[in-house]
Amino acid sequence: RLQVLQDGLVLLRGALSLDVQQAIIDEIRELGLGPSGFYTPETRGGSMHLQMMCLGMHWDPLTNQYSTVRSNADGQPVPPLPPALWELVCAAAATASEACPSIPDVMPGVCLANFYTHGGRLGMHQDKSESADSLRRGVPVVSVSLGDACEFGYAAVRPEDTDASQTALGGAAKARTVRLESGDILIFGGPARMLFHSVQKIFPNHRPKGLVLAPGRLNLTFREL
Ligand code: MD3
Ligand code: FE
Repeated sequence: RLQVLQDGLVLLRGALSLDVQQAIIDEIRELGLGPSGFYTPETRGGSMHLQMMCLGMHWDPLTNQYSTVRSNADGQPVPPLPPALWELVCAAAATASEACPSIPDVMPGVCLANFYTHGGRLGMHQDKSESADSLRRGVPVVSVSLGDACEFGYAAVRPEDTDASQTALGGAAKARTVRLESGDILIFGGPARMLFHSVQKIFPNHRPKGLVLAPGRLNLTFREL
């Protein structure tokens, strides 16, 4: 169930049992209930089409920086990242780097939880708010998909900038899509770390039977700053 999509980009399909998926959802729900939970982030371009909650450190899309308080939400301290979650992430990254030696080890200190309702989406972007050293070494970002499936897009260059001269840049100059289902883990490390990526659409009610989660998709991305 391990697929190498390109060097540094590994998909672990069906990596999590239904019980583990539900346990993660319940843990996130517990942290996200109450006053210090999910919020809709504002960017300079307007509101994002998702709800977010950060664990470990807070990511602020207005400054593109990490902080110890929820600077663009309620100013409260950021909840800690539960150790059981980062252990699971280290294990997934180790499995991926066996298949792709270009992926270094990761000690994730931060998790961004994104919740997409059925109209939710995320435009093409790169993640480069982490430390210059982490980006240079290609320390992986690890994504865990839960709930409804989505169409995920990725490309080596911003698709509107694509031209023939750039096709040498990493094998995915043309945008590609892959469907991500509940329980899938995706690892982006080594040369895949700076890929552009997007969430194009959510497939309503495409989820494992018995999973308890509000209608929509919950994605967790784990990062080392
Ligand atoms: C590729 N989240 O939080 S996860 C994000 O499904 C983000 O919520 C999406 O993009 C989501 O920034 C996509 C997959 C992902 C996350 C981070 C990456 C892919 C990545 C960083 C570098 C390259
Ligand atoms: Fe991203």
